[in-house]
Amino acid sequence: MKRALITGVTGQDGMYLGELLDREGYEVFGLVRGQNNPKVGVVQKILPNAKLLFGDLTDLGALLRIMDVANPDEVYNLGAISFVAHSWENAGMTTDVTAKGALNMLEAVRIHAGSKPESIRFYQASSSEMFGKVHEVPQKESTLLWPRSPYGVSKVYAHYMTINYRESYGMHASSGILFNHESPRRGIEFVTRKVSDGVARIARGKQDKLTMGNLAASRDWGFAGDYVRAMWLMLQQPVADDFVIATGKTHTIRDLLDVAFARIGISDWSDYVSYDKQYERPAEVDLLIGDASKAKEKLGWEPTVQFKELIEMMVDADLALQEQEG
Ligand code: NAP
Ligand code: F7E
Repeated sequence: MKRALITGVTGQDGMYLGELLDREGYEVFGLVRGQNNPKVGVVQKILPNAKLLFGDLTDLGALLRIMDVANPDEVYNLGAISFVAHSWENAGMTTDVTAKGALNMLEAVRIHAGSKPESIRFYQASSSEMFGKVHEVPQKESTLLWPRSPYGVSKVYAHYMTINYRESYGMHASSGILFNHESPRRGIEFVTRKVSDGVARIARGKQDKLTMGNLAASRDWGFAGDYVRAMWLMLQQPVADDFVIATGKTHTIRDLLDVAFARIGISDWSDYVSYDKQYERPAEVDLLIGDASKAKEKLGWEPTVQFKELIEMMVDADLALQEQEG
């Protein structure tokens, strides 16, 4: 039975990946931070077979102890401060967790693997935010990185550290450069879930308006369930490498509002959406669209869920949630 350690198991991707690895017959270990993490109950319900280990990405000693307990064949480093807007106000902490946390995890893997650095396969959760002010359309593995936020800068550090550990120590360390991926498990702070939740509340008469920021930004949105499959496929390859994972289609926040409101029968949403400057960012990433042809060719990976279906799935899930809550 293969053993896998997931950092960020309480996050959106951690839960989908845990389910996939469980189906594939792995013994799953998940890193959980904090002394009384409120998401433990949810994870235990979704991943009843997973063993939860407590520690923090900023604490190398704890990570070394966790590596001893889990003794994994594969490590998926998904833990991060992942909300871009939050990263300007918490640049130091974002650097400690999202950048240096990845270095700590690489070190823990290197030290645990001892004389066989290639024996533990490592996945780093890189991000399309690294492309930032894009220098090429669509963005691929070789596109120049030009991050636009402390989050993006931290992900660039972690990305190059992963490549450096592969080249310096011969580790089987891969980076997935994942474009935005969403699901009903997406955190409420991110725009797709904020909209699906808000639209469901408006439909149920619990909220009058949605207050939004920049509606012109464009994102390449896919389904998280598809994207964790790509992570796993990367670690099944004989040679470690870096891959862009994306749908190849881009939509604006306005398109997102169109689909979400249409799902509840509203075609003109202008009366239901207002603007607040507080949701604008000090520097915006205007356009993201990925070219995942390398992943298609080498991993056989392709997305199965398109934008409209994804947003409708999220609105339906939030409508059901609102129904349950009464
Ligand atoms: P998420 O839902 O925000 O999950 C982040 C996870 O990191 C949570 O489990 C969180 O724990 C954990 N974490 C935060 N600080 C930590 C610390 N100090 N020590 C240990 N764990 C810590 O993010 P996601 O959407 O699943 O994304 C997974 C990874 O992919 C992240 O690294 C993200 O940056 C990256 N990524 C995401 C996307 C996307 O569109 N979703 C795209 C590209 C890359 P708590 O639950 O306790 O907060
Ligand atoms: O913003 C605009 C906002 O917060 C998307 C993370 O998973 O994907 C995610 O980062 C866009 C931005 O995601 C609101 O200005 C307008 O242009 O959903 P988001 P993100 O910043 O793209 C990448 C790939 C990651 O790696 C990250 O971890 O939507 N926007 N109005 C808004 N965004 C939010 N959150 N709230 C608004 O009211």
